[in-house]
Amino acid sequence: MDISVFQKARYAYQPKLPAGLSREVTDIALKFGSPTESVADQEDLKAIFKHSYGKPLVTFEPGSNDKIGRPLKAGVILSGGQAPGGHNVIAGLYDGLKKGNPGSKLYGFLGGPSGLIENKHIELTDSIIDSYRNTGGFDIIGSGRTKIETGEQFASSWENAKKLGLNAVVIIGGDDSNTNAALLAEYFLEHRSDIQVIGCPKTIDGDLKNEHIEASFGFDTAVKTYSELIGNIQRDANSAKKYWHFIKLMGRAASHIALECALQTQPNICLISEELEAKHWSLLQVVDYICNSIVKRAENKENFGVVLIPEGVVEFIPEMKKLIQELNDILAVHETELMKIDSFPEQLDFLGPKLSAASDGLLRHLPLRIARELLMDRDPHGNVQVSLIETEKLLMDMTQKRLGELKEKGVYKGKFSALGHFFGYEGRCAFPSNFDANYGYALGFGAFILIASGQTGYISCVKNLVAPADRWIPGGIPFTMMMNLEYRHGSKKPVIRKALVNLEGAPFKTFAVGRDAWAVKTSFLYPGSIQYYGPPEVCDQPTKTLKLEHSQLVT
Ligand code: FBP
Repeated sequence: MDISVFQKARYAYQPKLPAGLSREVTDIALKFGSPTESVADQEDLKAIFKHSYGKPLVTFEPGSNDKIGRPLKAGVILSGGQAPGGHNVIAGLYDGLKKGNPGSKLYGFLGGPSGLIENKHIELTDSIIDSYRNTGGFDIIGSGRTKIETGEQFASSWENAKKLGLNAVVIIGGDDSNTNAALLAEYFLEHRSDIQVIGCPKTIDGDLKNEHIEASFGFDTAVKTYSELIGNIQRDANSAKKYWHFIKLMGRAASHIALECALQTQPNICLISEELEAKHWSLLQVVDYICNSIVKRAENKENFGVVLIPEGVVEFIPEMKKLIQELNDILAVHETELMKIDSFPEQLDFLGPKLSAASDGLLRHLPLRIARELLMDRDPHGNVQVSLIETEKLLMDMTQKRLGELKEKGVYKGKFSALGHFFGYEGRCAFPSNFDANYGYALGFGAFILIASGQTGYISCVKNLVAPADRWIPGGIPFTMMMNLEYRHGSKKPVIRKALVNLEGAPFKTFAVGRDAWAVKTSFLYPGSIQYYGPPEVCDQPTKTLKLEHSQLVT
């Protein structure tokens, strides 16, 4: 097989393990804390997770662990969107299993959770693992968004795991996938099966984090890749001085990616969805905010600039949020009927009486393209597929129109020429940064320790991530500790609580200090590409978000 020179060099990279995982595996003991509670809805969750609710936090300590050397069989699933570092989670898990006992086996379920439901798997071997070490992508076994939710799906997952003689299933996924992992762990316990389930926190979106999970793997590489691209565009804009670039950035609901990229690149404008919601801004207010910068820069003869737009922004502008929620509820019940209607105006007439008057009016006034996009399929977890909604184009069109009005009033005298971009898939499969390569590997290795020590219902976690990797602190967090109830598909469901941007947090506050100046004066930063080799201050830096959120942990 042909491989690039760089890929070959990356195979040789040895991820740095935290000291807590570097000793002999039989000398890694588990230390349990006190029982835990969920973040909300405790009584409801206790009833749903009768057998797995309230487990204690786990840390790894020096000590003897006589369970660890048993031969084990584990299955691994990559679930949801790709995130750099996923191959290293699998490599860490594999290396742990083999270190524990060379006779242990690791199976990879193909194409996401459906691989477990349909019993599609491969046995992972040294040569397979070695050809994916430190590489991006999820192509080692593929990924998918199928949710294990029906009684038959749970039963066939159990059946297939039993057929393979599995001791454990490891699910590498985001908040929804780890919620699914929690339900699977509970199902096995309820059926008196000793098959264990362990999760690993994955998502470029950065929204699977809390007091115990400092970051999901993949965020670091994705934001650094997008920041490089934004910096390149800023340099182009500053050279040609003729375009406004409207850049939508992946990240689903939360604006963590956009915020980190803004801290890295200092664009003229970066919208933060959570702030727009808090301020109850309408779509027109957002457009006026953008126009304000464009008008001021035009006065300085700077008819160019960069606007960053989080992909989920439409779900946070209160009027749009209400419309989307109403559409979600209607689609949960009437989707099949709606899809049978061919013409879009007739679809609007079908929806009209079911929507509130305000939402009906808004849907009819949106550009046709956007209105259609709002009706597209939800993902299997009930989420609007915001990556498919062309928000950057909506804002470009509305900005152009508003600038026309301002020109007529004599307020705006510049030239406006806009280009739209969407950065998402460009960053999800990049070679993992050293941070993500180390972090993914440590999460996988930690998952092995949890499995070998007989635990289930935990997500593998690594703390103190702003310190050098050898000082990271691995352990396990019970799934139920991160859960609450939320509306999905029109009814309340247990889910791991998503972390949105905290407007009181240091990353947002730092951004807020700089942004008014950036909006008018060109203050672009050019972060350049991810560096894999060289001094630690260039290659091993975590994101600004992580540093700002956890600076107290730097030792
Ligand atoms: P996960 O939450 O599964 O990690 O998804 C990340 C993500 O990249 C989002 O940022 C984006 O909205 C979505 O996946 C796109 O989904 P798809 O890959 O199905 O197009």
